Amino acid sequence: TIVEQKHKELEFLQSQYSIADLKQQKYFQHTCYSAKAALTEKNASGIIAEFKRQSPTKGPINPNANIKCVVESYQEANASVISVLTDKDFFGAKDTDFENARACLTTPLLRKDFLVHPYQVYQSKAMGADLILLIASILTIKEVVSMSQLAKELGMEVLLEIHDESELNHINPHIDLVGVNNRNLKDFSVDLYHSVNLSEQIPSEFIKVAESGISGKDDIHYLKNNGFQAFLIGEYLMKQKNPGQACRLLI
Ligand code: IGP
Repeated sequence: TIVEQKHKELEFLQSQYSIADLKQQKYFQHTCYSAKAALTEKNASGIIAEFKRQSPTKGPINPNANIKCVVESYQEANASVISVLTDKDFFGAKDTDFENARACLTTPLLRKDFLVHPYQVYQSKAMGADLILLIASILTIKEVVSMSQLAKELGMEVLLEIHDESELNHINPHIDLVGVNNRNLKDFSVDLYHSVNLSEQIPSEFIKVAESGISGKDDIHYLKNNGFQAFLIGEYLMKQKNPGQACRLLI
């Protein structure tokens, strides 16, 4: 499974770089851009545009996309936040994707991966992430507390992803954004209506993000009218010839 794979990767990384080593890396002292600020700004588009080469469910989406071209065009299109997958085995990320994105962006950058240990929070900071994803379904309530607290200490923000009501108890005061994944991970169906129901139960101090399966302006309008302030969109943009232009047309 992905989580088992992440534990293996973690073991290897920890044998290569200590936390002290990570603290020496170039971006560790980087002052983070705030996703919260970007998403609540006047005239914010609310779009979190994702760079994703492939996925376990869809297979290849745009495997040879040029990361710099795509993320720069997302930024020019006025995306509020940019998300870059860093998982190699399941999502086909290249080793250099995240650093290439960081080097050309002044937009808040989300590290999209399956974080299972605080070490990866330090690693995310060293990579230049402004914001990390924590997935409730693979973490205990305590792990979410300790990893979100650490992220905040390091100056980053946290997006917590939930799928259903039973995960609402993973929300804690260190979280900034709460994402509802529209995709049911059991059968991979997408149901925006289910997300709207769940969003009503998220306290209003958190920015509410609708994730996955968003494929046009109508979806965004529906979600916006039902309590969501942000929209995480990957495949719909990545499968277009010009992802940046597709992003601009959504705004
Ligand atoms: C984007 P889509 O259907 O627009 O490509 O979805 C994003 O929500 C999806 O990539 C995602 C994801 C995740 C990927 C949501 N949660 C957790 C990896 C890990």
